[in-house]
Amino acid sequence: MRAVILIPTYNESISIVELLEKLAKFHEKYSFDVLVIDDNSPDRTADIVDSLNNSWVQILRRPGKAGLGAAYRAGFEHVLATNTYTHVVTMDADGSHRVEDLPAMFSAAETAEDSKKCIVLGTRWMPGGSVVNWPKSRQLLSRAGTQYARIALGIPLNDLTGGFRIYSVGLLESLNLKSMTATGYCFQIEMAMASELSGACMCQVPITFVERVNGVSKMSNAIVIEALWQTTLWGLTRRLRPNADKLHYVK
Ligand SMILES: Nc1nc2c(ncn2[C@@H]2O[C@H](COP(=O)(O)OP(=O)(O)OP(=O)(O)O)[C@@H](O)[C@H]2O)c(=O)[nH]1
Ligand SMILES: [Mg+2]
Repeated sequence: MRAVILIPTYNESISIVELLEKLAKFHEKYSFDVLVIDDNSPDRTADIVDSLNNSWVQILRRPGKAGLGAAYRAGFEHVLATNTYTHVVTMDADGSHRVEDLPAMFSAAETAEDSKKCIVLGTRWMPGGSVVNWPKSRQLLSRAGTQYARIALGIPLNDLTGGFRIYSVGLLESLNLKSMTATGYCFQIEMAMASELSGACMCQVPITFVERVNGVSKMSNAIVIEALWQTTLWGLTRRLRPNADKLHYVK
């Protein structure tokens, strides 16, 4: 397994330093690289990461804030062009995704029935999964979002909005990433849907999600509204034009 961890950042100068310190300890055992995808954060996140001089950390600097989906798509494109990795991990910078949960996720990716075409989904809402210090309102939003997407799209997964995942490179290469449009957090739903359409092996691994300590959330009403209408639209397309979405998302 040769993994790269993609970490999108927007004004995460304190959190990203803490996360990279934790990953550095983990790096002694496991071999991976990190790609920080920064949207020209005003708090100079990218310069701060650069000054740490970690040989295994690269930065993809983007001109301005364009949303989580756009940042990840740029990261995927960058990584696939290098032809270096077998797996791509996606992880938030704010400490909500714990480095301690990575071994179980790596192991699920390695032992998946079809390890060349698989997605491992870090899952809060399953036995063994949990959330720490997350406000009740956010928990409700996350559970309701997953429940709605599950019903609208008919995907039997327990956490469709979480962003702590591993994709095999074979799976990413089989998808039309350029056809994806989600800007905000519904990007996670779009990727789960495309993975399912491609016939990928889907493994859920319980994780503990911890509320951020530093920095501020980028969650907004616009992001919630985008997720709601996009999911509704995807659900309708699935019912009215079966297979259209498969042609759209899978090469
Ligand atoms: N490059 C880039 N990163 C982003 C953008 N929006 C959010 N992020 C990053 O995506 C990750 C998740 O964003 P958060 O604001 O923590 O969102 P969240 O985890 O859903 O919400 P909270 O629970 O409120 O923290 C963090 O690492 C952010 O810095 C963006 O527009 N561009
Ligand atoms: Mg967060």
